[in-house]
Amino acid sequence: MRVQVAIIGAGPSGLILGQLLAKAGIDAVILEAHTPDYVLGRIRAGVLEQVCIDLLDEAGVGERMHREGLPHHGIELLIGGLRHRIDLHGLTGGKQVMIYGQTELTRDLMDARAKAGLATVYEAKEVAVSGFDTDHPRVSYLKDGVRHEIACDFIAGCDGFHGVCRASVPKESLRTFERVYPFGWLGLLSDTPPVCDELIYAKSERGFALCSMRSHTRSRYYVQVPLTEKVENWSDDRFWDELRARLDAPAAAALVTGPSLEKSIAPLRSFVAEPMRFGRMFLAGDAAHIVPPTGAKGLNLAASDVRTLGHALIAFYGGSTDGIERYSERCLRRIWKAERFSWWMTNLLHRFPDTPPFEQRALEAELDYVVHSLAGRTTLAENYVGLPFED
Ligand code: FAS
Ligand code: PHB
Repeated sequence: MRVQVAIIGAGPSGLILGQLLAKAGIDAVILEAHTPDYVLGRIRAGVLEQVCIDLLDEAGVGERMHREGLPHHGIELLIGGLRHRIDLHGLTGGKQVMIYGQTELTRDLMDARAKAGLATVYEAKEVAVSGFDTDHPRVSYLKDGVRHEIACDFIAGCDGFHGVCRASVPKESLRTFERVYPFGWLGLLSDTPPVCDELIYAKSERGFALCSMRSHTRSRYYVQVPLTEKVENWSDDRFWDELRARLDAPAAAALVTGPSLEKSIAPLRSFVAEPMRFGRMFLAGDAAHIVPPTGAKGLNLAASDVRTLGHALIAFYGGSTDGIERYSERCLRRIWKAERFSWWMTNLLHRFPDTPPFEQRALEAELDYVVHSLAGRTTLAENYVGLPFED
């Protein structure tokens, strides 16, 4: 088999890239290790920046998002029992975010790809990438016991944090930066009405909590837990009691509980791999970077990476190599700003078990300054809605 671009991974990065390339008439195949249902079963992001919304429109898959997504103009910070609304819309000259679950976005992308008859190989096992330091990269994989070989012009490593592409780069060619946080987020999805019409980020004596949603009838909640916690030790009732204990009285009274549709613990990490291009292979999305979900940036960074990569590959086939030459530098400028914001929000809103008393007070004072200062609220708002592209 020969294609112009071999995409590894059918998460948001791979699927959005596939759409952009298909619309430009560029021949690509996507290889995915799991089944579509397995990919759709991973409950992850919920907040889309305008850049992501615009990209889905550009990829031709924005129709259901606009119909079912929930535009949000603000978020609430609940600190020590007091609410502080961050007026995203007013502080950013009219910008907003869209609440639309990653699962639904992925479903829309999968449906569009299948409808267009584009090549996606699910349950592709033992994917291997080679020759990306030459002009003739190759990909191989096992499907139903048969090994297949693909010759291509480029490999797009959209295979997430645990994927094969970054792992195939010689160690000496890669530099990584990492911060592992001493806690995780226990998340619960339920068919219950959201406790508030906007997201609530809560910092309480018992730890961080987040009240989010997927629709007017489906809610997504998180509580900070120690890394030693196991999800099997958390009954639904224990989760609801802990969440209620971290909310203020109006939210605790308004909280509608119900059976969990999904419950899982996600570890929190900040991670960046530099560079993101290795000859004819490019890393995009979680394959290149991870952010703690406190800033709602993971999915949005993946989208901005593949926007840059898609435009670079389209330009290459149009005769210009500028985009692929500058891919890594352009992505990393945006990535590091989102990494900083996510790290900053995580430090401000979580209780760290080992923070010395002085630093604890300094962080509390910084959060107090941010919520009571126009400049502080503005910097939070403009980072949360997504910084403008610096092409
Ligand atoms: P993904 O990991 O989504 O997709 C990579 C794909 O590659 C997967 O389908 C995988 O099966 C496949 N793959 C891996 N190795 C392969 C191989 N060797 N061969 C073939 N295929 C292979 N972001 C937010 O903004 N908000 C959140 O609340 C949030 N919560 C999260 C919770 C968890 C538990 C995790 C892990 C992430 C969360 N994220 C969140 C971040 C998440 O949304 C990612 O940013 C987003 O999925 C990135 O998309 P991709 O880069 O496509 O990577
Ligand atoms: C979610 O709805 O899953 C969500 C929303 C905002 C975040 C993280 C997760 O910062």
